[in-house]
Amino acid sequence: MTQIKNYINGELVAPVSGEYLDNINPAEGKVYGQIPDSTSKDVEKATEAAKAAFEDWSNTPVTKRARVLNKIADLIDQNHERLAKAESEDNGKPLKLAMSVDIPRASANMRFYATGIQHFASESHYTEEGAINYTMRRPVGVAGCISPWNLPLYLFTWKIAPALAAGNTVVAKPSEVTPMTAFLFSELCIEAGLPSGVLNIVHGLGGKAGQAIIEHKDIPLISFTGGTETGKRIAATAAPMFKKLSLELGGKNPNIIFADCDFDKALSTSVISSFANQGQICLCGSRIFVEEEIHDKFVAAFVEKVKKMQVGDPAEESTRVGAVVSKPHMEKVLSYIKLGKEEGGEVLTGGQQVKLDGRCENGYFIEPTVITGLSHNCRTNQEEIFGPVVTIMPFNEEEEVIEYANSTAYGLAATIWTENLTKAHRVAHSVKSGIIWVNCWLLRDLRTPFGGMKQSGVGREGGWEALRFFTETKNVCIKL
Ligand code: TXE
Repeated sequence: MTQIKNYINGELVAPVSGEYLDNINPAEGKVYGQIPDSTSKDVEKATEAAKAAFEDWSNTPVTKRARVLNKIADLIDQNHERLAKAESEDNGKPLKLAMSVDIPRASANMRFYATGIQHFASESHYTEEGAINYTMRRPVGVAGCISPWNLPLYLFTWKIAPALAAGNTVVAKPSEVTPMTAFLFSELCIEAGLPSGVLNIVHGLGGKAGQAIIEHKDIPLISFTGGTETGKRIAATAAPMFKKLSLELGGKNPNIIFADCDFDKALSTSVISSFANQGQICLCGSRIFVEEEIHDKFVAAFVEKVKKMQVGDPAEESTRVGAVVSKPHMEKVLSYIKLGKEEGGEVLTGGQQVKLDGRCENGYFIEPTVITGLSHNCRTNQEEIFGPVVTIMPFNEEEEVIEYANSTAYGLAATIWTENLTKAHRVAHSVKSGIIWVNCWLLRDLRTPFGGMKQSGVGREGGWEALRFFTETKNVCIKL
């Protein structure tokens, strides 16, 4: 039974209350560890440590800040397999996915901002009336970083890397559902010599430890990734405090497949964009729209591939679909499959919980599921399911599919498959999403602005966007 600790002021410490929460391994459906049930008292300790460390860290030369961030990245790489195993065990995702995506991206995040900060510059403006302006972009103070359970270390480092690189200190709270790799990360920070108090990790419940971070008067900016409903609650708390907010929320992403697409590429990539990470990626294409002319051919070929996807023990090489992250989440996803049928949908494949044997007999597994026959505006096609479930619908006209694509409250990502470049540009400009992929999916350049519109969030992460978020801007005008 691994009992993890908070990371406060450079030390691994128990929660003030001495209280812990169970941590469950979703593939086995059983408790395998405990995490601190932190309260506002732990957040207060962490914030005091972060405040005390801010003066030195914010005045540390960027090359020195970069060196320690790169050292942490090196340690992530040296602990690649250990971290991937921990991630797979904590989240239920296939080990192969954690090895190839989650952990490499965590060290890439650290390196990207360790180098990026050394090239981060600001502007100067000469005014004809004889003045010179220069723009200051300085660290803000203590940044609150709250991350979700779907890509735990990947999204945790995606926030704290720019926050630290920019010279802020951090109070972070990973999801209580998947705390393990953030804990292992804190051990690596100690090993790397990150100065005490620069990063503080407080484990615990969102409504308790998380809320205490949002409410804390000495944490002037919040970077959050999670559900839209939680994002609303966080905004309601933070807005009256005039906190700077970055909200990366849910999505219900359209995957638009025109008849003039590269059929084999659209098919094989759509299987991945539908079910990667058990469909628990905010960028997954959960609503597939296929032009009438190739609709039946696509559905048949897609279902045939999905039926072959191995649902199994995340530790096994052959597994393509692992466990979903928790029992409540499994029940939520199964309830949406039931809703899909009630709304008139036909389940072409999947739809059931998978009962495995052996160590995973009590795990939370769901078959990859394909539902057709639904209208674009039913609840199943409007609400984020965030599991291995997609719907497929036909369309005839471009205007029609753009209306369908834009018909939800979300606007995070979209994928378009066509070999007609003019059409690709036209449709990309019409779809209301912050991130558009054409003839690819999840092809990521970390310099690009990342985030959504409508109820998918506020602000952007990535590249200079993140460094501008994590700095305060001031213009100084000097009369010549
Ligand atoms: O996320 P929550 P959950 C979507 C997905 C999922 C839904 C809910 O649809 O089913 O969100 O997932 C912390 N103050 N996404 O419940 O609740 C919480 O402890 C401060 C999409 O896991 O949003 C955790 O650390 N913090 C998303 C983090 O917020 C609070 C990825 C996310 O938890 C808090 C994950 C509060 N009041 C879920 N309440 C994406 N965009 O990738 C909770 N938290």
